[in-house]
Amino acid sequence: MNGSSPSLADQPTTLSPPITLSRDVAEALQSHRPVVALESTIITHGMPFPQNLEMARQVEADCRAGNAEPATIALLDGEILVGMSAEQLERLANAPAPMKLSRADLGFALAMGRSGGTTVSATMICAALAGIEVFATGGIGGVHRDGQDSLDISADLDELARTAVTVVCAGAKAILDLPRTLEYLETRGVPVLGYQTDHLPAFWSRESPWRLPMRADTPAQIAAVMLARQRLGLGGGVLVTNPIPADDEIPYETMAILVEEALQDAKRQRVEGKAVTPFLLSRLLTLSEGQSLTANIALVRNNVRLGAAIACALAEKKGSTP
Ligand code: PSU
Ligand code: MN
Repeated sequence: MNGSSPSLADQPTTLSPPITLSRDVAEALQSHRPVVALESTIITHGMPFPQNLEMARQVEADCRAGNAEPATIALLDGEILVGMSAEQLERLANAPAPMKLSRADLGFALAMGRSGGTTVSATMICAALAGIEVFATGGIGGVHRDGQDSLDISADLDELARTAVTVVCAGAKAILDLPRTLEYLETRGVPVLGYQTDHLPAFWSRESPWRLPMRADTPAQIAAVMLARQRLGLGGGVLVTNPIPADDEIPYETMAILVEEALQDAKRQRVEGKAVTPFLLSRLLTLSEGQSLTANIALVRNNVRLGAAIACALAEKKGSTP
Protein backbone atom coordinates (compact mmCIF):
# COMPACT_ATOMS: atom_id res chain seq x y z
CA MET A 1 0.00 0.00 0.00
CA ASN A 2 3.06 2.27 0.28
CA GLY A 3 2.57 5.37 -1.80
CA SER A 4 -0.84 4.46 -3.13
CA SER A 5 -3.96 6.18 -1.95
CA PRO A 6 -5.57 4.36 0.96
CA SER A 7 -8.35 1.95 0.10
CA LEU A 8 -11.52 1.83 2.13
CA ALA A 9 -10.04 -1.01 4.21
CA ASP A 10 -7.21 1.30 5.31
CA GLN A 11 -9.51 3.94 6.65
CA PRO A 12 -9.41 4.28 10.41
CA THR A 13 -12.25 2.46 12.08
CA THR A 14 -14.33 4.43 14.52
CA LEU A 15 -14.65 2.22 17.54
CA SER A 16 -17.95 2.36 19.32
CA PRO A 17 -19.51 -0.34 21.46
CA PRO A 18 -21.40 -2.70 19.12
CA ILE A 19 -24.71 -2.43 20.91
CA THR A 20 -28.14 -1.57 19.55
CA LEU A 21 -30.34 0.48 21.85
CA SER A 22 -34.08 0.34 21.38
CA ARG A 23 -35.65 3.72 20.71
CA ASP A 24 -37.31 3.80 24.14
CA VAL A 25 -34.10 2.96 25.98
CA ALA A 26 -32.06 5.44 23.95
CA GLU A 27 -34.58 8.21 24.69
CA ALA A 28 -34.71 7.40 28.39
CA LEU A 29 -30.91 7.41 28.69
CA GLN A 30 -30.59 10.61 26.72
CA SER A 31 -33.04 12.43 28.97
CA HIS A 32 -31.51 10.88 32.13
CA ARG A 33 -34.69 9.05 33.04
CA PRO A 34 -34.42 5.89 35.17
CA VAL A 35 -33.53 2.70 33.27
CA VAL A 36 -33.25 -0.87 34.61
CA ALA A 37 -31.35 -3.60 32.76
CA LEU A 38 -32.89 -7.10 32.68
CA GLU A 39 -31.04 -10.31 31.85
CA SER A 40 -32.09 -13.02 29.41
CA THR A 41 -30.45 -16.31 30.42
CA ILE A 42 -33.42 -16.57 32.71
CA ILE A 43 -35.52 -16.56 29.50
CA THR A 44 -33.36 -18.94 27.42
CA HIS A 45 -32.07 -21.31 30.12
CA GLY A 46 -33.81 -20.52 33.40
CA MET A 47 -37.50 -21.11 32.74
CA PRO A 48 -39.54 -23.26 30.34
CA PHE A 49 -41.63 -21.90 27.47
CA PRO A 50 -44.17 -20.23 27.63
CA GLN A 51 -43.68 -19.09 31.24
CA ASN A 52 -40.31 -17.60 30.28
CA LEU A 53 -41.94 -15.27 27.74
CA GLU A 54 -44.83 -14.36 30.05
CA MET A 55 -42.34 -13.56 32.82
CA ALA A 56 -40.21 -11.43 30.49
CA ARG A 57 -43.25 -9.39 29.44
CA GLN A 58 -44.55 -9.12 32.98
CA VAL A 59 -41.30 -7.75 34.45
CA GLU A 60 -41.06 -5.16 31.69
CA ALA A 61 -44.56 -4.00 32.64
CA ASP A 62 -43.60 -4.00 36.35
CA CYS A 63 -40.59 -1.87 35.55
CA ARG A 64 -42.66 0.70 33.67
CA ALA A 65 -45.21 0.72 36.50
CA GLY A 66 -42.27 1.63 38.75
CA ASN A 67 -41.49 4.63 36.49
CA ALA A 68 -38.36 3.13 34.98
CA GLU A 69 -37.64 2.04 31.41
CA PRO A 70 -36.87 -1.70 31.09
CA ALA A 71 -33.84 -2.66 29.00
CA THR A 72 -33.92 -6.41 28.37
CA ILE A 73 -30.51 -7.44 27.04
CA ALA A 74 -29.82 -10.39 24.70
CA LEU A 75 -28.12 -11.34 21.42
CA LEU A 76 -30.08 -12.03 18.25
CA ASP A 77 -28.03 -13.06 15.19
CA GLY A 78 -24.88 -11.48 16.56
CA GLU A 79 -26.51 -8.18 17.46
CA ILE A 80 -26.38 -7.06 21.09
CA LEU A 81 -29.82 -5.68 21.89
CA VAL A 82 -30.30 -3.33 24.81
CA GLY A 83 -34.06 -3.01 25.00
CA MET A 84 -36.09 -5.46 22.92
CA SER A 85 -39.32 -5.24 20.93
CA ALA A 86 -42.19 -7.65 21.62
CA GLU A 87 -41.30 -9.50 18.43
CA GLN A 88 -37.61 -9.81 19.40
CA LEU A 89 -38.54 -11.11 22.86
CA GLU A 90 -40.73 -13.75 21.28
CA ARG A 91 -37.95 -14.80 18.89
CA LEU A 92 -35.52 -15.15 21.78
CA ALA A 93 -37.93 -17.16 23.92
CA ASN A 94 -38.49 -19.55 21.00
CA ALA A 95 -34.88 -19.70 19.75
CA PRO A 96 -34.01 -23.34 18.95
CA ALA A 97 -30.51 -23.61 20.48
CA PRO A 98 -29.70 -20.30 22.14
CA MET A 99 -26.24 -19.83 23.66
CA LYS A 100 -25.74 -19.08 27.32
CA LEU A 101 -23.52 -16.03 27.15
CA SER A 102 -21.11 -15.00 29.87
CA ARG A 103 -18.07 -12.67 29.57
CA ALA A 104 -16.07 -15.44 27.88
CA ASP A 105 -18.68 -15.99 25.14
CA LEU A 106 -19.71 -12.47 24.13
CA GLY A 107 -17.00 -11.79 21.53
CA PHE A 108 -17.47 -15.21 19.94
CA ALA A 109 -21.24 -14.81 19.67
CA LEU A 110 -20.84 -11.34 18.17
CA ALA A 111 -18.30 -12.53 15.59
CA MET A 112 -20.22 -15.65 14.64
CA GLY A 113 -23.65 -14.05 14.43
CA ARG A 114 -25.14 -16.15 17.20
CA SER A 115 -28.23 -15.70 19.37
CA GLY A 116 -28.43 -16.25 23.09
CA GLY A 117 -29.34 -15.16 26.56
CA THR A 118 -26.94 -13.02 28.57
CA THR A 119 -26.07 -14.18 32.09
CA VAL A 120 -25.59 -11.74 34.94
CA SER A 121 -21.94 -11.22 33.90
CA ALA A 122 -22.63 -10.50 30.23
CA THR A 123 -25.70 -8.40 31.05
CA MET A 124 -23.59 -6.25 33.38
CA ILE A 125 -21.02 -5.72 30.61
CA CYS A 126 -23.67 -4.65 28.07
CA ALA A 127 -25.51 -2.48 30.62
CA ALA A 128 -22.26 -0.67 31.47
CA LEU A 129 -21.53 -0.11 27.75
CA ALA A 130 -24.98 1.46 27.40
CA GLY A 131 -24.59 3.59 30.54
CA ILE A 132 -27.20 1.73 32.60
CA GLU A 133 -26.36 1.59 36.30
CA VAL A 134 -29.09 -0.65 37.77
CA PHE A 135 -29.88 -4.25 36.82
CA ALA A 136 -32.49 -6.61 38.29
CA THR A 137 -32.47 -10.40 38.06
CA GLY A 138 -33.62 -13.49 39.99
CA GLY A 139 -30.55 -15.18 41.39
CA ILE A 140 -26.85 -14.79 40.69
CA GLY A 141 -24.31 -17.51 40.08
CA GLY A 142 -21.74 -18.21 42.79
CA VAL A 143 -19.29 -20.69 44.18
CA HIS A 144 -20.73 -24.14 43.54
CA ARG A 145 -20.77 -26.79 46.23
CA ASP A 146 -17.38 -28.53 46.07
CA GLY A 147 -16.20 -25.39 44.25
CA GLN A 148 -12.96 -25.60 46.25
CA ASP A 149 -12.17 -28.77 44.24
CA SER A 150 -13.94 -28.21 40.92
CA LEU A 151 -13.11 -24.48 40.77
CA ASP A 152 -16.65 -23.98 39.49
CA ILE A 153 -17.10 -20.34 40.43
CA SER A 154 -19.55 -18.30 38.37
CA ALA A 155 -18.14 -15.52 36.19
CA ASP A 156 -20.89 -13.39 37.78
CA LEU A 157 -18.74 -12.89 40.89
CA ASP A 158 -15.67 -11.51 39.11
CA GLU A 159 -17.92 -9.33 36.97
CA LEU A 160 -19.38 -7.79 40.11
CA ALA A 161 -15.82 -7.03 41.17
CA ARG A 162 -14.91 -5.21 37.96
CA THR A 163 -18.04 -3.68 36.37
CA ALA A 164 -19.85 -0.75 37.96
CA VAL A 165 -23.45 -1.90 37.85
CA THR A 166 -25.75 -2.46 40.83
CA VAL A 167 -27.37 -5.90 40.69
CA VAL A 168 -30.61 -6.62 42.55
CA CYS A 169 -31.18 -10.32 43.24
CA ALA A 170 -32.97 -12.57 45.74
CA GLY A 171 -29.70 -13.97 47.04
CA ALA A 172 -28.46 -17.27 45.71
CA LYS A 173 -29.90 -20.74 45.43
CA ALA A 174 -28.78 -23.44 47.83
CA ILE A 175 -27.38 -25.32 44.83
CA LEU A 176 -24.43 -23.03 45.61
CA ASP A 177 -22.10 -22.87 48.58
CA LEU A 178 -23.56 -19.72 50.14
CA PRO A 179 -20.87 -18.95 52.75
CA ARG A 180 -18.05 -19.46 50.23
CA THR A 181 -19.92 -17.24 47.75
CA LEU A 182 -20.02 -14.48 50.39
CA GLU A 183 -16.33 -15.00 51.22
CA TYR A 184 -15.38 -14.76 47.56
CA LEU A 185 -17.37 -11.53 47.10
CA GLU A 186 -15.72 -10.03 50.15
CA THR A 187 -12.25 -10.98 48.88
CA ARG A 188 -13.00 -9.34 45.54
CA GLY A 189 -14.26 -6.17 47.21
CA VAL A 190 -17.93 -6.48 46.30
CA PRO A 191 -20.34 -4.90 48.81
CA VAL A 192 -23.31 -7.15 49.56
CA LEU A 193 -26.27 -5.19 50.92
CA GLY A 194 -29.27 -6.81 52.56
CA TYR A 195 -32.43 -4.94 51.63
CA GLN A 196 -34.41 -4.63 54.86
CA THR A 197 -32.65 -7.74 56.17
CA ASP A 198 -29.51 -8.71 58.11
CA HIS A 199 -29.28 -12.17 56.56
CA LEU A 200 -28.50 -13.46 53.11
CA PRO A 201 -31.80 -14.37 51.41
CA ALA A 202 -31.71 -17.87 49.90
CA PHE A 203 -33.77 -17.32 46.74
CA TRP A 204 -37.00 -19.25 47.49
CA SER A 205 -36.61 -18.53 51.21
CA ARG A 206 -36.43 -15.12 52.85
CA GLU A 207 -33.53 -16.00 55.10
CA SER A 208 -30.47 -18.19 55.35
CA PRO A 209 -28.34 -18.61 58.48
CA TRP A 210 -25.60 -16.34 57.04
CA ARG A 211 -25.36 -12.76 58.21
CA LEU A 212 -24.64 -9.98 55.74
CA PRO A 213 -22.06 -7.28 56.38
CA MET A 214 -24.31 -4.36 55.34
CA ARG A 215 -27.97 -3.45 55.37
CA ALA A 216 -30.02 -0.78 53.58
CA ASP A 217 -33.66 -0.02 54.30
CA THR A 218 -34.61 2.33 51.47
CA PRO A 219 -33.89 2.65 47.73
CA ALA A 220 -32.49 6.13 48.46
CA GLN A 221 -29.88 4.63 50.79
CA ILE A 222 -28.80 2.20 48.08
CA ALA A 223 -28.52 5.05 45.56
CA ALA A 224 -26.43 6.97 48.11
CA VAL A 225 -24.05 3.99 48.45
CA MET A 226 -23.68 3.86 44.65
CA LEU A 227 -22.88 7.57 44.45
CA ALA A 228 -20.42 7.37 47.36
CA ARG A 229 -18.59 4.54 45.61
CA GLN A 230 -18.47 6.59 42.40
CA ARG A 231 -16.98 9.55 44.28
CA LEU A 232 -14.33 7.23 45.68
CA GLY A 233 -13.57 5.95 42.19
CA LEU A 234 -13.84 2.37 43.42
CA GLY A 235 -15.22 0.79 40.26
CA GLY A 236 -16.99 -2.54 40.46
CA GLY A 237 -20.60 -3.30 41.26
CA VAL A 238 -22.89 -3.50 44.26
CA LEU A 239 -24.92 -6.59 45.06
CA VAL A 240 -28.34 -5.91 46.60
CA THR A 241 -30.07 -8.96 48.06
CA ASN A 242 -33.83 -8.64 48.32
CA PRO A 243 -35.85 -11.33 50.13
CA ILE A 244 -38.73 -13.00 48.27
CA PRO A 245 -42.18 -11.69 49.41
CA ALA A 246 -43.40 -13.66 52.46
CA ASP A 247 -46.51 -14.94 50.67
CA ASP A 248 -44.45 -16.60 47.95
CA GLU A 249 -41.76 -18.11 50.15
CA ILE A 250 -40.94 -21.85 50.19
CA PRO A 251 -39.35 -23.01 53.47
CA TYR A 252 -35.57 -23.56 53.32
CA GLU A 253 -35.90 -27.17 54.55
CA THR A 254 -38.47 -28.07 51.86
CA MET A 255 -36.16 -26.96 49.04
CA ALA A 256 -33.01 -28.33 50.72
CA ILE A 257 -34.20 -31.92 50.19
CA LEU A 258 -34.89 -31.30 46.49
CA VAL A 259 -31.60 -29.46 46.05
CA GLU A 260 -29.68 -32.49 47.38
CA GLU A 261 -31.49 -34.73 44.92
CA ALA A 262 -30.78 -32.41 41.98
CA LEU A 263 -27.09 -32.22 42.93
CA GLN A 264 -26.86 -36.02 43.09
CA ASP A 265 -28.43 -36.26 39.62
CA ALA A 266 -25.90 -33.77 38.22
CA LYS A 267 -23.04 -35.78 39.72
CA ARG A 268 -24.36 -39.09 38.39
CA GLN A 269 -24.81 -37.65 34.89
CA ARG A 270 -21.40 -35.93 35.07
CA VAL A 271 -22.84 -32.53 34.12
CA GLU A 272 -20.02 -29.99 33.80
CA GLY A 273 -19.13 -26.40 32.98
CA LYS A 274 -21.82 -23.93 32.00
CA ALA A 275 -24.39 -26.73 31.73
CA VAL A 276 -24.41 -27.21 35.52
CA THR A 277 -26.65 -24.30 36.56
CA PRO A 278 -29.31 -24.78 33.80
CA PHE A 279 -29.36 -28.53 34.56
CA LEU A 280 -29.97 -27.93 38.28
CA LEU A 281 -32.63 -25.27 37.61
CA SER A 282 -34.55 -27.58 35.31
CA ARG A 283 -34.25 -30.60 37.69
CA LEU A 284 -35.56 -28.47 40.56
CA LEU A 285 -38.50 -27.36 38.48
CA THR A 286 -39.45 -31.00 37.87
CA LEU A 287 -38.74 -32.13 41.43
CA SER A 288 -40.82 -29.32 42.95
CA GLU A 289 -43.63 -30.03 40.47
CA GLY A 290 -43.60 -26.46 39.27
CA GLN A 291 -43.84 -24.94 42.73
CA SER A 292 -40.36 -23.45 42.40
CA LEU A 293 -41.34 -21.66 39.18
CA THR A 294 -44.20 -19.72 40.78
CA ALA A 295 -41.86 -18.55 43.54
CA ASN A 296 -39.15 -17.76 40.99
CA ILE A 297 -41.47 -15.48 38.99
CA ALA A 298 -42.67 -13.72 42.16
CA LEU A 299 -39.13 -12.95 43.31
CA VAL A 300 -37.97 -11.66 39.93
CA ARG A 301 -40.94 -9.28 39.86
CA ASN A 302 -40.11 -8.16 43.39
CA ASN A 303 -36.51 -7.48 42.37
CA VAL A 304 -37.52 -5.52 39.29
CA ARG A 305 -39.79 -3.30 41.41
CA LEU A 306 -36.89 -2.61 43.78
CA GLY A 307 -34.55 -2.05 40.82
CA ALA A 308 -36.95 0.54 39.41
CA ALA A 309 -37.17 2.28 42.80
CA ILE A 310 -33.35 2.40 43.07
CA ALA A 311 -33.05 3.78 39.52
CA CYS A 312 -35.64 6.47 40.38
CA ALA A 313 -33.83 7.38 43.61
CA LEU A 314 -30.55 7.59 41.72
CA ALA A 315 -32.02 9.86 39.03
CA GLU A 316 -33.50 12.08 41.72
CA LYS A 317 -30.19 12.37 43.57
CA LYS A 318 -28.42 13.25 40.33
CA GLY A 319 -30.82 16.15 40.04
CA SER A 320 -32.98 15.14 37.09
CA THR A 321 -36.71 14.59 37.15
CA PRO A 322 -37.60 10.89 37.17
N1 PSU B 1 -29.47 -18.64 39.16
C1 PSU B 1 -30.81 -18.70 39.14
N2 PSU B 1 -31.46 -18.51 37.95
C2 PSU B 1 -30.77 -18.23 36.80
C3 PSU B 1 -29.34 -18.17 36.85
C4 PSU B 1 -28.74 -18.37 38.05
O1 PSU B 1 -31.43 -18.93 40.16
O2 PSU B 1 -31.40 -18.08 35.75
C5 PSU B 1 -28.59 -17.84 35.60
C6 PSU B 1 -28.17 -16.36 35.59
O3 PSU B 1 -28.21 -15.86 34.28
C7 PSU B 1 -26.73 -16.41 36.08
C8 PSU B 1 -26.26 -17.71 35.47
O4 PSU B 1 -25.95 -15.31 35.68
O5 PSU B 1 -27.36 -18.58 35.58
C9 PSU B 1 -25.04 -18.26 36.16
O6 PSU B 1 -24.55 -19.36 35.47
P1 PSU B 1 -23.19 -20.04 35.93
O7 PSU B 1 -23.48 -20.64 37.28
O8 PSU B 1 -22.87 -21.07 34.89
O9 PSU B 1 -22.17 -18.94 36.00
MN1 MN C 1 -19.90 -22.57 36.33
